[in-house]
Amino acid sequence: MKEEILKHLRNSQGKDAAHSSVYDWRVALSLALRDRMVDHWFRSTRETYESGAKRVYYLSMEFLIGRLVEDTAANLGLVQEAKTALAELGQDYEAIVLNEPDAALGNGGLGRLAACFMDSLASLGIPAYGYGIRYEHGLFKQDFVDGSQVETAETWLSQRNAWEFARPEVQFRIGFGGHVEHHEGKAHWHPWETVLATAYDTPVIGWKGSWGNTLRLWSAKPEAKFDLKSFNRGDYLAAGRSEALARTISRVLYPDDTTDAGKELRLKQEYFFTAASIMDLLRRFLSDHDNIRELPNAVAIQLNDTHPAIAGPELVRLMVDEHDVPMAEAIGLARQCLGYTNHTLLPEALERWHIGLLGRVLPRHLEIIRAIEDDQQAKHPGSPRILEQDHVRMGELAFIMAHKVNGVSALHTDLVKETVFADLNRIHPKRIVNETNGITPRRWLHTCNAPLSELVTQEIGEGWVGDLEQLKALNQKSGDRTFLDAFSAAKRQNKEQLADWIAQSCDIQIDPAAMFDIQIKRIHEYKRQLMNILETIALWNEMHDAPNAEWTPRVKIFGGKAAPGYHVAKQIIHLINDVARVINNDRVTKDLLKVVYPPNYNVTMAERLIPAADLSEQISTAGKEASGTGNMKFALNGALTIGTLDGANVEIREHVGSENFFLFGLTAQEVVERRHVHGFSRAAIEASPRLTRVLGQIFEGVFSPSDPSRYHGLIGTLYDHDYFLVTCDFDSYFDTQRRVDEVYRNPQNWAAMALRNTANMGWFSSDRTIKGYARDIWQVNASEKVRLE
Ligand code: 26Y
Repeated sequence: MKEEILKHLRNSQGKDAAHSSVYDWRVALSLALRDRMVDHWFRSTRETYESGAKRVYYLSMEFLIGRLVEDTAANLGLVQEAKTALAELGQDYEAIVLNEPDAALGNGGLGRLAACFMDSLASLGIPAYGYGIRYEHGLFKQDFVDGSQVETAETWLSQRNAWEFARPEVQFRIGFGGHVEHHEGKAHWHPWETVLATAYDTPVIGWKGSWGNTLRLWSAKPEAKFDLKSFNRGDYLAAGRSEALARTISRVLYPDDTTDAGKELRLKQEYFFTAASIMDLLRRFLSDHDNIRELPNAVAIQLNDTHPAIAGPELVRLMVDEHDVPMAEAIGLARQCLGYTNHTLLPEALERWHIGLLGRVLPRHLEIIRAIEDDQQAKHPGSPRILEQDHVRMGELAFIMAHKVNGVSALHTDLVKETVFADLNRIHPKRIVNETNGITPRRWLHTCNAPLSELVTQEIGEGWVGDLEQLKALNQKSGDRTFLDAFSAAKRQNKEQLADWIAQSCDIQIDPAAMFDIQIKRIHEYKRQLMNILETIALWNEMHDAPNAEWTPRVKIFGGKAAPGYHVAKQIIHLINDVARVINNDRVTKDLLKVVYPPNYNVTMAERLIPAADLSEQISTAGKEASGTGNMKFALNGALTIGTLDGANVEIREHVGSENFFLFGLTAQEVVERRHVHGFSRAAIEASPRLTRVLGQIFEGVFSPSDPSRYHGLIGTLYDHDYFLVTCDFDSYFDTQRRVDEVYRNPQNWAAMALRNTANMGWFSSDRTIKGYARDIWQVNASEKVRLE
């Protein structure tokens, strides 16, 4: 390993050890690790090719992968070797790990799920490709200026990306616009504009190096050659224009996970990566098959939400226009290949495109969508429409073009059946299935939490990393004082590390003995960070009034970004920062309560925070969080959850036991009913003196003295249009928090409850989720040679 690192330092970075920076060492280490991936990768590709096994194609606009050095080293079993080699070279492994940029090619849950799935697909030996976009700029960097979120561009590619292999020879021409001609029953699309999609491959190696798959990300390049004529005339801008235009397509990740962005560029991004992926998989298929009708036996294509839903029409287009398959048959064949995962019920996040826009950008696809609509109406008269008024509804398109549609938790799947797709579910009663989300135990316990991970391995061996249900054996230890002490000591160690980091990065001193209460996720009204900060103020009031009463010291930690155009979410961020400033400067409560909000939450920060959490906040309005996956990461790492009956919280509670979960709040059903009660929020506020006081303080400017009216709008909304029922759940949330305080005061008992969480979270491994997809949706098998259990 030492030799390999030095070789790359010299031959790949062009440096000698004496003149190398941490960056050089990091790239050299990454390349040395990548070298070790290649054999596994080739072997897997060869085996798939020889066996002719069915391949899975996971199409996703987002892959939120984070850093790769540690995970790669761990999966290859090379952590110790790498550490030793670097130590002998006088280098600090930790510093090198920290030097890697966090690849944030995603917004949140959906993108992180795709990354966990890639790890599980490889660990299970399922031949698979992830397909997405190689964004030049990932999710924006978040700073706070006077408490407000400010966004700047993120630049992960300004450094060498050591993990990828550029594949300039893999190129597809992607067309946009133009017109369609019909001759003798055949359609000819003449695009007005074309760009090239070129591939970059990142190998993904599973646990123990068992198997290697590929994450193939597409980058947009100009089709036209550089305009030398203009350049020589001195018109430098014109010379680069077509190039700039083409590159725009893979330039930035849309930072919005709330609303249908409705932008032409986003539609082009979606078609760009979907078309390139479909062309690529067809090319691979046709290289060893000559009958396109065999396609469903050879490929399973999974659509991660509707963002790649144009895959259906694109596949039909290629079959009809280029392989002479009749339209109805092509639709049926495409359907057998496609699966669609729904991740949201929020009406504003369901994609719809104006027919005018879609017809302008993708004229042939609009014709095909009309053909799909006709086919559906002919077979199922009265079926819900894809084309409605002047819009194309991508959810309906994806549903109709998929042979299986899945929700991401049991509750969410039920709601998908009862609400958005109720009518389609009646027509196709077997199409909707549930695949509850999961998380990879490699990153989310083994790598991110060394103290706990080592303790568990000492106790039950290392098998749990590849078979997380083995954690169940820890249940026997919940009465063992020595083990519980060791379990608590691991948590304590993580909390001390986090306290050091917070002291350094936020200049706030926190006590590792206090309860660490953490809410990290995108900022959204439905996730109710607002309710959390209101409860924080109420607690502070009571602590301040009676500082000598019996309190459980707490540190409230927040993390998360708001979409740049989401005004209310940005106000909530501002409020949390305003409240933090006031509370953290109160001499009276200084040993009782602190509020911390480190800027720029990302995967790396999650890896620091989650292992150090005592309490996990999963407090969304019931019926709104499709699943959640952060909830799983916390519980696995031995935090207790305070949560509503929403998304996967329901199943987490069933697995860890209701006595080890702090439940509060209205149910999904009650939420719907309550909204019909006239003046429900005003009534809830008036019934709660505690909440009335808090809202009054914010309204009067206690937390924003320089701008007392800053939150008038926010508070007004709570009185009159509290759609997410913050006011209705407030009291029950506050009371449950006091129950949490009480339980925390008995450390032995708390540790036993926390252990029950860790021990019973095995089912939430993404390995289990992927086995479900493989069995219910893809009909694929794991490689014969890989068996994790
Ligand atoms: C249409 C576009 C603006 C858009 C872009 C991103 C719409 C939605 C999204 C992202 C959605 C998302 O991340 N959903 C989350 O998916 C997780 C994985 O299934 C769930 O755990 C989580 O509850 C859900 O909010």
